[in-house]
Amino acid sequence: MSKRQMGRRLRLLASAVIIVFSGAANAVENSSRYTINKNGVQLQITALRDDIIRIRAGVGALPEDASWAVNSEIRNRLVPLHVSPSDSSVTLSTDALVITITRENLHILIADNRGRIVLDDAPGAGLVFSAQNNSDVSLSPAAGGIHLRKSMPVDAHYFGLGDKGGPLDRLGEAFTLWNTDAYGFGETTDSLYKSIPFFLGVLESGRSFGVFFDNTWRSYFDFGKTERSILRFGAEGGPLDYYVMAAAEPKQVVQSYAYLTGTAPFAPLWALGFQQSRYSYETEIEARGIANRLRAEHFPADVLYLDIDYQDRDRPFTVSKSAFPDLPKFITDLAAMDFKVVLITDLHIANAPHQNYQPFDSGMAKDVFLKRIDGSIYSANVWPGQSVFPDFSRDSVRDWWGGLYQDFVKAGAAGFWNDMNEPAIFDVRDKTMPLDTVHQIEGAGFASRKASHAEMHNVYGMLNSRATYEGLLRLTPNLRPFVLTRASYAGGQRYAATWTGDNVSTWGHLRMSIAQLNNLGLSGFSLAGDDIGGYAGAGPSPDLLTRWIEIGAFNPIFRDHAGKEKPPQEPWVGGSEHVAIRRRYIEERYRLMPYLYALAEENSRLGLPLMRPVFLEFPHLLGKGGGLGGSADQFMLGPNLLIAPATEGESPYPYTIKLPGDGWYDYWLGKKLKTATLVETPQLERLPVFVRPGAILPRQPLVQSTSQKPIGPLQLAIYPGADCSGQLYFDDGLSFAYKNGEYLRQTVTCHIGINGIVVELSKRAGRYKPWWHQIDLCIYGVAAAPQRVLWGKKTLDSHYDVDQQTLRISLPDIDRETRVVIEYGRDHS
Ligand code: MIG
Repeated sequence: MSKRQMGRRLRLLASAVIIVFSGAANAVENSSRYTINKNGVQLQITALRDDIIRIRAGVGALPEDASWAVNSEIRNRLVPLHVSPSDSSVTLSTDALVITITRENLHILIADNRGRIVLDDAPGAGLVFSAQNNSDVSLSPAAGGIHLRKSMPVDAHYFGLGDKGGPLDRLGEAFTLWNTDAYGFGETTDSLYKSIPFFLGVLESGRSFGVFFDNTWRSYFDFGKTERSILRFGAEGGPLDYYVMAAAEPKQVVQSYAYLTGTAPFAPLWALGFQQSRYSYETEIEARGIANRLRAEHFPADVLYLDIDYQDRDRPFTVSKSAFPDLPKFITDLAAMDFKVVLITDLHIANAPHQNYQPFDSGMAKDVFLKRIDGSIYSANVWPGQSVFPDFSRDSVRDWWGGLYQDFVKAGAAGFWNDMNEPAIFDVRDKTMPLDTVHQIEGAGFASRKASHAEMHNVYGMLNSRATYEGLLRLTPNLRPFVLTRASYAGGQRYAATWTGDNVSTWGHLRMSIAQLNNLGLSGFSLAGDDIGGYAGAGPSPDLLTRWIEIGAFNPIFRDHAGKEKPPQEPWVGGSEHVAIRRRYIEERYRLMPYLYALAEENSRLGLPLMRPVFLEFPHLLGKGGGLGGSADQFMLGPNLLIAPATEGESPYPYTIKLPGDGWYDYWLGKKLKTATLVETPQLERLPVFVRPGAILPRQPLVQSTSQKPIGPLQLAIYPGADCSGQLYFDDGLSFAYKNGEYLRQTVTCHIGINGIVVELSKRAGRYKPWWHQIDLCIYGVAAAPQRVLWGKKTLDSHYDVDQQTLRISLPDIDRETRVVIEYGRDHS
């Protein structure tokens, strides 16, 4: 499209002034795609499943049916709508939902099949297209674009939108989605690095709904901030295309969103290990020193990151010969120490003609770089100086980008880090490129067309990480890629893990990270972490770093990272007491690795987050006491562990912890708690962690890296309670062989009967041969020694500890269904 054509297109949109709904209805009925026209607005409803409705509308015609987030196979798999028209309205229903559209103003009411409202437009028309001027970047809703208004139920709470700051619950807040390099952001900084236009609404009954507004333009969500009880969302341009999901519980909505936008690929096991980074380990000698010290001081660790200073003049895909004279040898030597190396590869390519800089030369030859509206290549200042920017909206450009990784992959680099991909630009007020920079969409299910940066900005980082991920898959088809991205869009979880960007070394940031990671997990991005210890600011105090490592040990991604001017922030900094505590927490994460790994596997399959707010497991507690199921700063790792740091991290004063019910266990002490409400006096060496009654946690002997085979038994920590069970999942941790049966999946259950306790190990699925030859059962909260323990016809030894109230039993590993019966006789109580 020429500039003139583009201009015409914009004027066309601009002519779509505020619609006043009146006049005759003009309905076209169809059982799977229901379309209705009113005053030039065309509205279409489809149902992707009984519980997922898609709503699209446009002026004159429907918008292009295309998406970066939801693939066409999902968009086109429809269930029929049952249409029953009346004079004033039309009702469309699936087995689960009933949608009523008022003909007069296209007001949309979605209810469930029992008549309970799921989502209702605010009184009158819920949808407004207003005058549009795409060169106007003012965000005032009056400026143009699409605006929706919905009624807010009195008891709804709102979550999602990725890692937006502020409290966990979005109620009463408003946000702008515009990917922004937000160095040193604070609680109220908006916008941040990612744009994930999805939110989850949860009523106090637990009944839940989700809205995914699939629009990459600058958008906003306002949860009753501007207008009391009115939920507003919209965008300054682009399609009106959104999905409404309904469910009895929030977990189902999270899974519906995963159905739409996909799940994260199964990360390699090492990505769950401790990761050490800083900006920058500047030389090979320094980086080796860090790796050596982690090993010498026995901090288990898996990953060392190289930040931009390993490169020649900050040019992506180069190596500074003076700083890293032999990168492949460095990587090989680190591999021999069981370390993986992750390299940063920013997307700004140095604008360096005639210098034998291959990424620039090959990119120019293939015409991959973004252009200004006048057709010249857009160049701007970033780390390498003047730089040019690949147009990731073209399939062929993403292919080209993926190929740039060849040498680094050959050298053995295990993973890649895509930073600065908002994209961040130096020296300009807006911190990014001009909105009329021209992208050329080609492939990926879109019509080939030019698109402005205003349209592509929020999806640019996601497409960058997609190019990286897909490139790695082509280069090493049997290795599970690991990509870490800073910017992304809805669905970006299919390509990369993420972190929350340049946080600050303060207690407030440590606290904020919990809500950020919880909301990211509810927004599809569960493989997420924050910079442990904080990125910006002065160095963390030893206490703060210690607490941060303790909490980070229970986060999905666990990476210590710090900015350039900061003092050292590795776990050994600051006094032997601190060092010992930190080591213990990192070790604990490694012992729990089988639990964590099974959660990552579940996340890749179902989209359930590893780290989750308490209400996701216990929705009926939502709103009780204002703590969203507990105290506001609690979080869960999987369904079984509840982590309860102090709200005021540095406060020495006791604080109250409310557990979701009775019968929970103290994780560290293994003791069953007598009450659900506890008062904790903060102690630096103790991060309160609790275990759900009924949990079975798989644990392993300590290793210094996930590359090491654990030596010793698999441990099953059993916490008797209702629905007592646990999941085992193992595989080689690296490859896709699991897809061909090279895995081990097994369920362990525990029943308490009148005669005693029965522990059952199900038949194993998969062919993966585990590392253990023995299984140790450790049963907590046991009131007395058993009479005997039977395994088939054999009697097993058991060790009962009266003080600890624990019972330990060992059995040889066995590759079939088996059960252990712990007998107490009839008088056992
Ligand atoms: O302009 O690569 O968020 O983690 O260390 C700063 C240097 C660029 C920002 C990232 C940070 C990284 C830093 N980068």
